[in-house]
Amino acid sequence: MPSDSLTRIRLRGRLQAAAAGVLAVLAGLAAGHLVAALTGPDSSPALAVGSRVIDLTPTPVKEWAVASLGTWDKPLLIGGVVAITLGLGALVGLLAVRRRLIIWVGPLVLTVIAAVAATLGPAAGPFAVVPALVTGAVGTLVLWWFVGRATVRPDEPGAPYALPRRAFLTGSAVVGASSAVALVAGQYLTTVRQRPATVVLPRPAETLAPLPAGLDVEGIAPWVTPNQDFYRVDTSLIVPSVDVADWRLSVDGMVDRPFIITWDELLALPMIERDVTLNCVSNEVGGPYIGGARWLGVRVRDVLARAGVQAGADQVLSRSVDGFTLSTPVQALTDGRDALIAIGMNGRPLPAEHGFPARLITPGLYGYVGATKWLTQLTLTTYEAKQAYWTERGWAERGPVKPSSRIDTPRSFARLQPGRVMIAGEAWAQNIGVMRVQVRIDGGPWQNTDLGPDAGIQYWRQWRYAWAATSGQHNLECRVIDDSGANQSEVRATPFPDGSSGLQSVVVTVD
Ligand SMILES: Nc1nc2c(c(=O)[nH]1)N[C@H]1C(S)=C(S)[C@@H](COP(=O)(O)O)O[C@H]1N2
Ligand SMILES: [Mo]
Repeated sequence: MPSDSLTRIRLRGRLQAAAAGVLAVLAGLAAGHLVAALTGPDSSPALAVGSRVIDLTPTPVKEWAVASLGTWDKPLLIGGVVAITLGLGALVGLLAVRRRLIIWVGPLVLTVIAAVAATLGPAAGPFAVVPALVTGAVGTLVLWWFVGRATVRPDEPGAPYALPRRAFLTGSAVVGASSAVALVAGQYLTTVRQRPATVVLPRPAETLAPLPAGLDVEGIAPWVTPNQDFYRVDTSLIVPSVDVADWRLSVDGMVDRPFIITWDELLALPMIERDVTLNCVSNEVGGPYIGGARWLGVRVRDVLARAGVQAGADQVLSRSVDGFTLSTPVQALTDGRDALIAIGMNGRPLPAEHGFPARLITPGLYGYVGATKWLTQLTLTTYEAKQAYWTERGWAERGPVKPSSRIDTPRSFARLQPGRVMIAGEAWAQNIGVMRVQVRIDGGPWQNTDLGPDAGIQYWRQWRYAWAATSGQHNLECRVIDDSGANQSEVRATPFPDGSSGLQSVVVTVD
């Protein structure tokens, strides 16, 4: 055989091997994803590995990801995990040409990683490893078909060998197409299983009057945030899907009468409505991770009273069905602020993304210490005995919301016409109340703004100010003055560890 064609066969063999490795990973992940749709979506290998990466990521990196990538952080993470695995697949394929053992060892190593990741999942059941095993088996099979057979040449051991082009292309097409089908089917099944069952909300024992319309200013955020626009922050790569028939709420720990209630028992308790603004501690001054909604739910105080909180308990460690934990001061859950086990949001059952079927809402505390989604357990304990997910990662143990304010319009770097310009936004001082909101232009005197309607001290307040804009570049700032008379802090602080502070400043150019 002429040596240049030997070289060509060798090269083709290598390319085929690398491609086979990629196909093996693709087919394996797709098969695992399909099986995971049945055994539990978070055991899908790429998602399980991604979730463990989230758990292990140092806090500053996580904070950076939330701040700079927003809700893209999760798709990018999953994409990254898949891309790296595909790369490893190509490597395994190449190595397998030289050492046949790699056909078995390569997929085995990846399978073990995926299986461990799935088992460590907080909600992992006995079948959590099944998708990883299926992934490994399918991957090995594909690799063996392309490379295992190709490296065997009984007539001339050791000679370079590649599959005939037609066999390779047919094989790739079959594997590629079946992977696509498995992936789409898996994704479809997962979404179908995640759709919250239609539940009918009970009538509240106490109804609130409908809120008046908010301020009508172009560019201001709606006063009541529509559910589909409400910000979402959580550690779940897959939105937990909960069947209310299986759902239970356990109240236990340092209580006299621990109990477990079902969904129907929860619905039978007296429900109230409250207008509450929810803030994420990761929100920068002026940032988007805040929203206001009317929540329907049961007072946590009533539920805790039924269990009988023992003296000495100062923390409620709440747990989500996905294993996430969050700690809230007993005091904030039992004082007059009416913390809720909420089941309704703006007149609808909670959307899956926002905690269906039940979540905590603690007015005046950042979400990470008061707003457990997919709630399933309240354990009375002490701060000394137990730490929650974010406190273990260095965030402040208690997280009262810092009074703050935001300019929605005009936007930074807007170009405006001289004359009357409406400056408008929101302000909040939860648990205290908003007394005044002021703006200042170019560091001048603080001027009072007009406030929008009032929905109580736990809800944000809109404001607006008619500014006579003159040509040039201008710096607009706002601040809230709370009902205790305190001004919004001008001290700049990053979100970590207990929430951002400082003044938002918007620079605009007037022609
Ligand atoms: N189960 C669970 N609940 C959670 C979280 C989470 O990661 N998992 N994140 C908390 C944080 S940090 C915030 S700010 C709020 C956000 O609630 P939302 O997504 O409905 O806006 O949920 C809280 N509840
Ligand atoms: Mo948050």
